[in-house]
Amino acid sequence: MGTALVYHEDMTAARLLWEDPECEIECPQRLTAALEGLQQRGLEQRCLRLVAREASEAELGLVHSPEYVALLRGTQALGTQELQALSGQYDAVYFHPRTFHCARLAVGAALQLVDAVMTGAVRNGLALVRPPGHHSQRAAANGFCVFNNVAIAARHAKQKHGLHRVLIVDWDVHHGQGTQYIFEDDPSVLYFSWHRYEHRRFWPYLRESDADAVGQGQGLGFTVNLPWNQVGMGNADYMAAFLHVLLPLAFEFNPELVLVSAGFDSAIGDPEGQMQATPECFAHLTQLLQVLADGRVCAVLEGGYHLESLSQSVCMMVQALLGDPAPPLSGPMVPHGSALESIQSVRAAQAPYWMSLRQQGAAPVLSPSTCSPEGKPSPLLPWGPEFKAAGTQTMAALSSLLDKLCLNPTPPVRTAVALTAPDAALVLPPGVLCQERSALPEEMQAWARPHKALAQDKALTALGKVLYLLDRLLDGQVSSGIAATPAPATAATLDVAIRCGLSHGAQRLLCVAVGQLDRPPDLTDDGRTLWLNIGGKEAAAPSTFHVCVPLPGTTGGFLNCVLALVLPLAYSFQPDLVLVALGPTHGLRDPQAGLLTALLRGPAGGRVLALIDEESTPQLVGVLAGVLHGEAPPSLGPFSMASPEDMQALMHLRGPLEPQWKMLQVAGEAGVGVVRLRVSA
Ligand code: Q9C
Ligand code: ZN
Repeated sequence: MGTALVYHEDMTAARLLWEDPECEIECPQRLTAALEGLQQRGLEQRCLRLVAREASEAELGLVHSPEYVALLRGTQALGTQELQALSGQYDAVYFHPRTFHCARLAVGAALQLVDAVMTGAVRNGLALVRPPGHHSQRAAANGFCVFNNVAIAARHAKQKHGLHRVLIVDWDVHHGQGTQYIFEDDPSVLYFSWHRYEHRRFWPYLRESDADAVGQGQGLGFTVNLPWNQVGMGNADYMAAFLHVLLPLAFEFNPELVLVSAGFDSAIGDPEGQMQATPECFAHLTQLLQVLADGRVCAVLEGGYHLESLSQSVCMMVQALLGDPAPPLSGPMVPHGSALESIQSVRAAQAPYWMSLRQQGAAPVLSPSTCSPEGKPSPLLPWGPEFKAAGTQTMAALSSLLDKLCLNPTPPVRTAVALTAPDAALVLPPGVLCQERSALPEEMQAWARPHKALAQDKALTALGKVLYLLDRLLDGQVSSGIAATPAPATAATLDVAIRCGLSHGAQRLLCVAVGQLDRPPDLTDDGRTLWLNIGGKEAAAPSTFHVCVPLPGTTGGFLNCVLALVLPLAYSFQPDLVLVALGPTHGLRDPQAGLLTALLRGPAGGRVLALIDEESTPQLVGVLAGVLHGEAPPSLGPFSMASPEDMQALMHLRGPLEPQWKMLQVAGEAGVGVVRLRVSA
C-alpha cells in the first residue's frame, strides 16, 4: 500500500498581478520548490503520481453557494483592474484570470486523493495545491483561499464513500476559520486547529479562534481550537499539543479518515508564523496521525511561505507517509509556559464533551522540592542555546539541521525479524528481512557468562541473533528489528541487550518492559537508561529513571498510559535506541502491542528492537513487523473509559516525574496554582 502525490503544473499559473506586500508571499514558486525538494530526495519517484483533475461545479456546491461559484467563474474574463477591484472586496485575497482553473484543480486534487485512499489504491497521500483553502467560506474568499479544498473533501468522503466520522487536523499557523464555520454544528467532522493568536492580536483577529469556541448545537465539542499566544513555539510545544489534546480526542472520536490541512507556515523560518518547529517535527506529527483511521491520512497543502523551510517540511511529511522512520527531534523537549497555558485552556474548554480529557484529570499538585528552574535543559541533553536563535541565526540552525539529517541516512534494511523457529503461518510484510545471522560465538559467550538462564543452547542461539541485530541497529544497517527468545531467558537476554547496547554506542537507551520483568540489578540511575515497566511488580524504590505502572484494564486506560506517560517520558528522554520487551504474561492484546510499538518508533529515529517470547503467535509477530515497517496498527476497538484505579495510578506517577520529564506537563504555572488553591480550600 503506497503513497499518492497529487499535482498539476497548471496550479502554478495564478499569480499576483499588482503590488501588494501582504499577498505576494503566496507565489507559484511555493509549489515548484516543494516538488523539486521531493524530486531531489528521490521521494517523488517513490509515490504514485496522480495528475490533478478539475472539480465539477456540483462538487464545489458541496460547500459553496451557487452565486459564489458563478462569481468565481466570471473572474476568468476580467481585466487586471477589475480583478484588483474584486479582490479588494475580500480580506487578503488576489484573483488572476487563471484563479478559477487553479482553484478547481486544487479541489479536484484533494478529491482524487480521498478517492485513491478510500478505494484502497494507496494507504495515504499528499495533494500539492494552490490556492490554499482553509480560510475560504461558503460565499467568501479569504486569506489567499478561494475554495475550501479540505472541507469539500470531507463532505465528498461522507457522501461518496459513506463515511460517518472525518477528522480534520489543521496544523497551518493560521486559524482555518472557513473550515470551522462550515462544520461548526456538524458532529461528523471533528475540526482541530492550532494557530498563532497572541490574544487576538494576530490575523484574522477573531474572537472565535480562541479555545472556548467549541462548536454549536449538535456540533458542541467537535471544534477544537488551540491558540498560541506567543511566537516561537517549537517541537516540544507541537508534540505536547498532539499528545495531550489532539490524540486523546481523536482516539475517542475514532475517525474513519484523517484529512490534514497541511500548512507549513507553522515551521521555522516562516515569516508569517514566526514559530520554531523544525522540519522533522512534521514527520513526527504525521507518524502520530498514522495510528488513526487504519493509516488513512490525506494531506492537502495550505500555507508555507519560506521556500526552503516549506520544501524540507513537505519532504519530511512525505517520508513519514512512505513509512520511513522520522529523524529524532532536535532541541530541548521542554514546552513553553505559554504553550502549557494554551493546552490547559483547550483541555478545560473541551472536558465537558470528551471522556478522555475528564479522565486524564487536572495537573497534580507539585511539592515544593520539585520547583526546578523553568526551561533549563537537563544536563543530560546535549543541546546548547543556539536553538533559541531567531532570524538569520534561525536559518543557520536550519541548514545545520539539514546537514545532520543528511548524515543520518535511512538504513538499507527497515525491519529485520529474528525468530528461533519461524512459524509456517507467519506472513511478513514485503521487504521485511528474515534475519538468520548471529553474533560470533566468543562474543555471545562473553556476554552470556553471568547468566544461568543463558546456559541452554536454545537461549544462547537466540541471544546470538539479538546481539547481531543490535549491532546492525547501532551501525545503521537496519532500522528496527524483532527478536524472539525462550521465555525463561527473556530477562537475561534483555539485560545483555541493554549492556551491549550501551557499550556499543548508544548514549541513552529507553527500555519499555511489559509484564513481569524485573529491572536488571546493575542498572543505575546514571541517566543512560530509562527503565519503564508496564504491568509488572510495583517498584520498591521508583526513581526518575525507574518507572513502574500497572497495566490498565480498558482501552481508555491503555491510551492514557501511552499518551500521557510512555510517550511524554520517551520524547523527554530522547533516547537513541528503544528496547520494547514483551515479557511472559505481558497481557497486551495484539492491537495494543502494535500501537505501543508503532508510537515508540518516534523518539529514537525509528531505532526499535522488540524482544518477544518465542511462543508468541504469528499474528503478534505480523502486527509488530507491520508497524515497525510503517504500517498502521490494527484498531483498538471501541473506546472505553479508564477505571478510577488506573487513573489514580497514573496521576500518582506523573506528579513526581514532571519536574524532570517536561513533556508530561499539561498545565502552565498558573494552572498548578489554581489546583493548589482548590485542594487546600
Ligand atoms: N501578517 C494561509 O496561510 N495576511 N493564508 C496576514 C499578518 C493573511 C494566510 C497578515 C495571511 C493569509 C493559507
Ligand atoms: Zn497559513
